[in-house]
Amino acid sequence: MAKAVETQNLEMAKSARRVPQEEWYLPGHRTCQGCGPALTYKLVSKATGGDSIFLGPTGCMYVANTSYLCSPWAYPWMHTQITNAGAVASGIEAAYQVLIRKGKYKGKLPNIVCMAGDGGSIDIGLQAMSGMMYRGHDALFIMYDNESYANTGIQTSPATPYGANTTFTPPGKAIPEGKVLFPKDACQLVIGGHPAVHYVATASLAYPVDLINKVRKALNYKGPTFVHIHSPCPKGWLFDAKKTVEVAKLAIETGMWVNYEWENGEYTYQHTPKEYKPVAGYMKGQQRFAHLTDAHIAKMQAFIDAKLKAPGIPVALPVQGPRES
Ligand SMILES: Cc1ncc(C[n+]2csc(CCOP(=O)(O)OP(=O)(O)O)c2C)c(N)n1
Ligand code: SF4
Ligand SMILES: [Mg+2]
Repeated sequence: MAKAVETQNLEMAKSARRVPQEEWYLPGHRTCQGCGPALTYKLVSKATGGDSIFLGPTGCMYVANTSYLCSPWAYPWMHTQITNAGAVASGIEAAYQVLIRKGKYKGKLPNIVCMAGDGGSIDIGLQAMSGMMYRGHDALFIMYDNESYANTGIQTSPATPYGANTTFTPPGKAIPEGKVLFPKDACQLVIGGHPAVHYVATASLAYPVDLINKVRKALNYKGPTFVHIHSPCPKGWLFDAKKTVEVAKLAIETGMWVNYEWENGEYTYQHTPKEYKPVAGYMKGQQRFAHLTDAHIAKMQAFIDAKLKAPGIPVALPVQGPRES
């Protein structure tokens, strides 16, 4: 008779003191000083523990973490193409399901985690991610969001905010604000199109216990799940490397980032400030926005104000789209 496939049940951490001391993402990699995605990786690894398999599509968290015969992961890790983390995760999960059912693998189903950048999730990696979710594979897709194609020199991605100066959106006479488009909404893309997904969350490296528990909760669900993690990048956003956590916190205080969970259709919000600070304070702390005028910043404020009326839920842009002018 086929054996039932047992899955893991990860305990929620009640406080930072209850987070394991053990590390599964070790020092010795070559990410930049103050790298937000590296801190995100460390926290996600603490959340999953060792009985996990990570897939790393091409991006900073593959390239800067690996050199010849050397890697910082203390669990099985595999590089995937930037386009296909979701497909590789699907194959690994399907193989374990068969091995366990046939009694050829004695353990529980490992935590299968894609650790993809914004490009590798909602742009170049979108079709494979969507396929994994559509078919209902028991795997977690994490989008660590540094708001650019960072590894190839900070090019714009669909997660790059309006007004950012990137190597593909340099501000100049013709387009003074640099990037003219507002970002895609990653979580809404997942929620809207994938009925097999029952848990989606946003998290920030500024709130590590919340981040760890969201990753654990996502893994405890059977089936595909998605966690979108705000991960500031000092090199691409041009702020002082010691301010990574400060920048992440300010994003929440200004409404530039909202922490929430979506579970079977219900939204709950975390870390909502009593009163939001103006977005100008967040934007002025990053050189990627240094060229913007007060009118550009007002456009961003209008966008954030509209989004904050129903965080996580898509809103019509309160500003003119680029092709409408
Ligand atoms: C099909 C394909 N196109 C382009 C590239 C070049 N490339 C390598 S890493 C990278 C950036 C990835 O961006 P993201 O997924 O956001 O991760 P990040 O580097 O920001 O961590 C690009 C464009 C590639 N490896 N494969
Ligand atoms: S460019 Fe950004 S994401 Fe890449 S290693 Fe440096 S700080 Fe980290
Ligand atoms: Mg990126």
